Amino acid sequence: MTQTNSPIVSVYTEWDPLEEVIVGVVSGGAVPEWHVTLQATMPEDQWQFYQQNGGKPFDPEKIRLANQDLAEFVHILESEGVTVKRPDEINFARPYQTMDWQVPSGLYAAMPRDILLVFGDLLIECPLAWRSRYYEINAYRNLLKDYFRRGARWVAAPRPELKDEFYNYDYQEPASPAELKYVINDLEPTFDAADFIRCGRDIFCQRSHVTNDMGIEWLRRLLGDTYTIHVLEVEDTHPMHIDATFMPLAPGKLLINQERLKKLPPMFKDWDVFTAPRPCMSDRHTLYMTSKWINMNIIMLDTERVVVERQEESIIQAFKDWGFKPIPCSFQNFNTFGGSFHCATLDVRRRGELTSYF
Ligand code: DAV
Repeated sequence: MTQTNSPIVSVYTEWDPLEEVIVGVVSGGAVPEWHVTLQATMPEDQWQFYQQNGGKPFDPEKIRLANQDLAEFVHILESEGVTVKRPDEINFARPYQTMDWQVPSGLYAAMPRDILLVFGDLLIECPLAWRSRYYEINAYRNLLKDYFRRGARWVAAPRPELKDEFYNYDYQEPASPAELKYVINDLEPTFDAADFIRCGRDIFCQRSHVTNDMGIEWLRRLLGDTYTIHVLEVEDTHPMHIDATFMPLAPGKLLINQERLKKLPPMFKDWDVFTAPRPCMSDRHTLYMTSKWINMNIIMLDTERVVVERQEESIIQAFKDWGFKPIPCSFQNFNTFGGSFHCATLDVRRRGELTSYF
């Protein structure tokens, strides 16, 4: 096994200078089977599409357009000096089963942010709550083995069973965030990596329709005393992934979604807290599994450079006003698949040390 002195995998924050990143792929993606977990997180105007198309590949034209966006994004990252890796393109439009259930297809490998968590040199495979994502990690196996060979540490969370009793099949849309009941329970640990955000020794997360208390506690015990996990109080009727709600930009600088985050922990009292402006995206644009607030789902290349959707003029101007250097990139066709730049990436190496910012 070859090991180098400088770590090949090393991430402590969302803002240290980015050296290497994984960017997802949409090719091979399939429409997941309709399920109560989709009902809880999917914009209602998309329900019918999912109810009718479960198990089929996504529209090739939508995939072609999203691939154009991804190509522009990869080009920008490489031009800015970042090494880009991609998961394997695998065909998710295939049925599979466990001893307890079966599905007609998987989903995609478009969102590496959801499936892997990196703390320092440790890669963690996450226990995802959706049956359609059970084998998604296979698209990353070659990358994981390569990082392991070059010295990274690699673990997987306990693989969840995802039996029927794990889900609340009586799930009802809440009238307000206070009435929210999650679509999963605490029978076994599950979490999506995108419900966690790193600020050095402090980690911020939310409970959501995919991340439960047992999942957060599993991660807390794995990480031990080196890190402190803080659970944020978020007001969201469809919580899934914290990165369109809470986004640290640099030491002392935080971007928030004011509609969802009304209470911040007192530890942020000396930070500049910026409020994301309303998104510019048209209501007519198809969005699966996400709201338009992905205008704030950005990726920091360092404490100044930030990749932003080209048509989101309100947040581009805001970033300039706040003293950042926005880099516009077309990404609306990718956005359709349920996320933006933060979702579509996994930071593998950022140049920085483990420290406390509070
Ligand atoms: O509307 O908060 C966040 C990103 C989904 N992967 C939302 C979606």
